[in-house]
Amino acid sequence: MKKIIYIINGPNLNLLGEREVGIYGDITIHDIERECKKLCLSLNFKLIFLQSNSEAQIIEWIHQAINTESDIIINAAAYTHTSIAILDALKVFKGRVVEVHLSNIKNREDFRKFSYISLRADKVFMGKGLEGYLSAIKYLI
Ligand code: CA2
Repeated sequence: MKKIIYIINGPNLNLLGEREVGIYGDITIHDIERECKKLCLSLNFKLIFLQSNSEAQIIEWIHQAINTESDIIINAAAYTHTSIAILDALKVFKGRVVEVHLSNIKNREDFRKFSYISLRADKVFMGKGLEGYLSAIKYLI
């Protein structure tokens, strides 16, 4: 059976490429989706690429993934630093979890340095922009 990868993106990542170019570069969420899809196709993975500004929606998607043979790559954006609810959902999920950040959250404001997602993640990629997403997919091979 084809392995499924969920890539779940959190709030404001839909604005990439429009603002905060100095921090996140000029890449858009559509560019990230396109490049991830290309890589997954070449590796024969099925990719489900998602973005939401809603914490509840992100939790629903994790619940959906629980009942499938899948792994999750997640950039929870600002929820990374606040959401015990997303952490709890990920703890129920039995597949692998890879945390991704475009920027290096350890080199930014103090409030971004702590990640709830890291308490569950099997691997973290940060500070490498789009490359971090591609590294996360390759990690799951
Ligand atoms: O570096 C990352 O990938 C982050 O997850 C991005 C989040 C931030 O809250 C995390 O601390 C680190 C923010 C994503 C929102 O990006 C924007 C893009 C354009 C305009 C405004 C926000």
